[in-house]
Amino acid sequence: MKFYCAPNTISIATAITLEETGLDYEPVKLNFVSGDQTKPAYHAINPKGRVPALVTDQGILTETGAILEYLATLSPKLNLVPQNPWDAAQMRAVLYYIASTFHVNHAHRKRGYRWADHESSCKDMTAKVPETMGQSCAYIEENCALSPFVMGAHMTLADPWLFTICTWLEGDGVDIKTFPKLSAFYDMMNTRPSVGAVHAMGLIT
Ligand SMILES: N[C@@H](CCC(=O)N[C@@H](CS)C(=O)NCC(=O)O)C(=O)O
Repeated sequence: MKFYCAPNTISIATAITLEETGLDYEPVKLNFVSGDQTKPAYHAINPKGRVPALVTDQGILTETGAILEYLATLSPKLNLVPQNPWDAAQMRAVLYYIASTFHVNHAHRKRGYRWADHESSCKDMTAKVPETMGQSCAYIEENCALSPFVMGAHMTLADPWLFTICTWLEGDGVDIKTFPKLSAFYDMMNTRPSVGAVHAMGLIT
C-alpha cells in the first residue's frame, strides 16, 4: 500500500496504526510548505487535497476513520475495534468526536479561511482555539478511561487518533499537564515502538 502523509498532520494516526499492524506500506511524504497537497498530481490521488490517503490494490481510501477501520479489519487479531458491539460503539463515539469536534477546533487556528473571508474573523477563530481545545481535553479527561488506553486496558483505534491530537496541544496553547490522565496517556503512547517509528519517519517534529 502507498500511504500519503505529511509531518504534524492527522496522517500520524494512520502511520501509527500501520506500524502497530505490521502491514507492508510505502510512505509518500507531501511537503505542505511547497503546497504539494494543492497540486493536480495529488488531487488525482485525493480530490479533497488532504492527507491521509491510502492507495490499496482495491482503490484509494481517504478519511482517517475509514482508513483506520480498514486497517483494523485487515489485522483482526489486534482487536483494534472491540469485539463487543457496545464497546465498539463506545469507541466509535470517541472517534467521531475526535473527527468532528476536536480536530475541527484545531483547524480553526491556521485554517480559518475555510470558514470565513475576513481577516478579523480568522483572528477571532484563532484566538478561541486554546479554549475549545482545552474544553475537548477536559471532555476526554472526564469521560474516557485512559487507563492506560482511551477505552481502558486494551489498545483501540481511538489511541493513535487521540495521540495525534495531543501532539498539537502545545502549539494550540493547551498545557497537557493540566489534564493528568491525558498527559499520562501521551507519555505512555510515546514509549510505543510504533510511535518511535513514526518519529523516525519525520512525521512528528
Ligand atoms: N477528516 C479528514 C481531515 C483531513 C485533513 O484535514 N488533513 C489536513 C492535515 S491535518 C490536511 O491535509 N490539510 C491540507 C490543507 O488544508 O491544505 C481526515 O481525518 O482524514
